Amino acid sequence: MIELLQIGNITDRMADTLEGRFTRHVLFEQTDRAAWLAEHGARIEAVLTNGHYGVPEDVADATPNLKVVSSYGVGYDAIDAPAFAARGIKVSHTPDVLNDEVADTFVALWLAVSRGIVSADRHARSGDWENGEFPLTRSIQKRRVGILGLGRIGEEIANRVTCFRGDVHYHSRNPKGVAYTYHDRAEKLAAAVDVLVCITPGGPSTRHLVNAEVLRALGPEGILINVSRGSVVDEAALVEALKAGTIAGAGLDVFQAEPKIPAALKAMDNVVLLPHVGSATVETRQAMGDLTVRNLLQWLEDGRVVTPVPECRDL
Ligand code: A2R
Repeated sequence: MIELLQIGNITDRMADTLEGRFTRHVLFEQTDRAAWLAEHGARIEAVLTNGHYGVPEDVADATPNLKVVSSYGVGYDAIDAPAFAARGIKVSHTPDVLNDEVADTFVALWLAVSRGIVSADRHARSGDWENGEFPLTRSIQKRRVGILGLGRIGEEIANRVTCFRGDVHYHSRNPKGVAYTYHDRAEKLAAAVDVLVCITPGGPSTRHLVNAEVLRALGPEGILINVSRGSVVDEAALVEALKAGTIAGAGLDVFQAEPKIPAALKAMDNVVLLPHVGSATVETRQAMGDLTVRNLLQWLEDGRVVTPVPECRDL
């Protein structure tokens, strides 16, 4: 039977489907990795991982016979896909099945920041309401929303913005042939909108795409929402911009060194923080798990994966 290395946890449903098809080894963080990899690495032909752990360098180096990597999640910036493609290794991820969930998480953060939902809950719960009304907040109707990365998830975000009678603007490296307003630079996009939402992939090409200049362009009434990767936003610049009132508020599902969140962000009332739960519902995680396993089973059957990452499409 093919030997598979699992990095991170999987659900019982995933484990049950893999049972009898692969010999599954689990590499937990506390394992003596070097010793384990030296002993077993050469026999590993498949890796099952997720967007957080990816495939660490020591695992890639110790698995010369690796043929397939199936990752649970759409973002694969923790996997060196070009290097795997060069080795002829097929890498798959789980696009599309989480589009709606992540777009809904954007709406939740947008509403929470604009309408002060978390502070309002505190106001009601603490009894402060007995001493005075909660201040007025800002509507999410008829806003100009800038989507940084109009891909699969970005399109769903645009659909939701339209439901709130909003005006959609976007920036990506190439215009998409859609009716929304294109801006060829992130700063120009930020200057044109009330709300800026990041939904590009992570990795070197998008690192700090949202920097001090972009935040300045967004302006003192502007709101930043990040549902992509922490690396896309210069977190230090964001903290400064929030402190100085350069922008009005932020809704963040992802962070540069998650699960660690800067204390300064935790102390701010105009910020809503989530623990990277963009796709984290029972339904969507099940769909992602099913697709992760399907990629492995398809590979067993005919050597192909169902949803390869773009770098591996031609393998
Ligand atoms: O740049 P383009 O034309 O390839 O458009 C893609 C855009 N994008 C960028 N935009 C500006 N600067 C960049 N350096 C850059 N790199 C990529 O991001 C495209 O419009 C969008 C990504 O769309 P998809 O590949 O369809 O990704 P999906 O499924 O929407 O997921 C986006 C990310 C994941 O990678 C996770 O990190 C997160 O959402 O959950």
